[in-house]
Amino acid sequence: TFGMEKPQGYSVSFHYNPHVEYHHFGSSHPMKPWRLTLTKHLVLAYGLEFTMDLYQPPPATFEQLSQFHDEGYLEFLSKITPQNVEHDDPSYLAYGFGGESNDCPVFDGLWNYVTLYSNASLWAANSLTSQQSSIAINWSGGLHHAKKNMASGFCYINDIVLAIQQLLTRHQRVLYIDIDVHHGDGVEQAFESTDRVFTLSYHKFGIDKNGYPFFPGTGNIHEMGPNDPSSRGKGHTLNIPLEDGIDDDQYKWLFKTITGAVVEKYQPEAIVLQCGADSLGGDRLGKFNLNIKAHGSCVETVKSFEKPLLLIGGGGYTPRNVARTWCHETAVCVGATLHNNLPTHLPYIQAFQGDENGGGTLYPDLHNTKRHDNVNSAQKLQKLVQHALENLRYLEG
Ligand code: ZL4
Ligand code: CA
Ligand code: ZN
Repeated sequence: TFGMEKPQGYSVSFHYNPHVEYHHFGSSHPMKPWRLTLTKHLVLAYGLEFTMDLYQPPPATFEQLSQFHDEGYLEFLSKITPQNVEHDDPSYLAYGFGGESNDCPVFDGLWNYVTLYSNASLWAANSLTSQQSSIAINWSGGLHHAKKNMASGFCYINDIVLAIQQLLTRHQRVLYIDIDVHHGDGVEQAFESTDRVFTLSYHKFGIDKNGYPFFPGTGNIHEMGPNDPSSRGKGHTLNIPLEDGIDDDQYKWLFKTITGAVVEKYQPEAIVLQCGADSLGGDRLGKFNLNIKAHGSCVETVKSFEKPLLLIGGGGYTPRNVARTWCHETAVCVGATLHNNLPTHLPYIQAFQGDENGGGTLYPDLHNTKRHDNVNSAQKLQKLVQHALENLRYLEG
């Protein structure tokens, strides 16, 4: 042969069904599937599709989703449409719809949308367990708030839980890391009683000036799994609560120090990294001040552990910056360096002219856009790291 085979286990696979783009949560809802359209066009314009195996997964089946979710909930979700919703149906509220929030609206094609992003995560996990790839990517997934019988925080099906269940068929210990600005509560809860999954979430935590907790209101440093000392899950959860305005150097230091310690102690056989891009500066919902390359350095750090790696999307509410970040992180996976000037043939290039300086570039400075004052003092972060490392002592049994 002519060296045509790929060296086993060194390829990156990209799992995406563009039909997710046709779905809309409603015109003023912050979650925009359009960010996935922009991500796709950036990835293509930089030619990254030639460096990966591309897959277009069909919708997941009811049965696949029932590996985690209750059938009653799935039946409700599969049948509900904007035409047939009954707002006073008690199960409508119980399953997380309606209420004064409108976080989880019922929109046209909802079932199609959730089954498409879910199977992309399942296929990505499968390409790792079958050793077709060493890194698998699904930017349309990462919906970490969904519970087994409830929609929550823009999330209806928890594709991450389903993907981790798939990884557990081959791997003894899976590490889940979540850099979305929100706490990864759904994934944490799903695996709270097992020691085969360790969940680590970095997020904003705290109460605003009107007395409202930042969503979902959980994830303090003391929350580290079930209190029952006989539970196998005890100590297999680590939460890193952060304040507004954290900057690049602080976050990179924190991420490297804590994630490195977890990997060393827990010795995972596979890693799932949820890359929610609402932790960037200038996000419509987030409160952090991260730049794209600082966010991407988390991917570099995790890649350096050389474990089978599943990368998934998540939040991200300033679509042009979500697309920039996930394109950059795709490049990190394949080991490519991208030019800061956006390719001139990029479709929708006008979408990349925003309020930050650096329109027409891949790496604008986001640090000063809608800036949140940094109230994370060096001293508080030191204490947090100390606390986190203390929490890891539970792993010694
Ligand atoms: C919106 O403009 O904090 C939903 C949600 C819909 C359209 C018009 C309806 C107006 C901001 C958010 C009513 C809006 C009421 N529309 C929003 C406690 C809340 C009750 C609902 O990144 N109101 C609930 C969820 C969070 C709450 C964050 C993050 C997902 C993820 C992974 C989920 N919910 C207060 C808010 C709007 C809306 C504008 C909104 N919702 C902002 N933050 C929330 O972690 C994907
Ligand atoms: Ca998080
Ligand atoms: Zn989020």
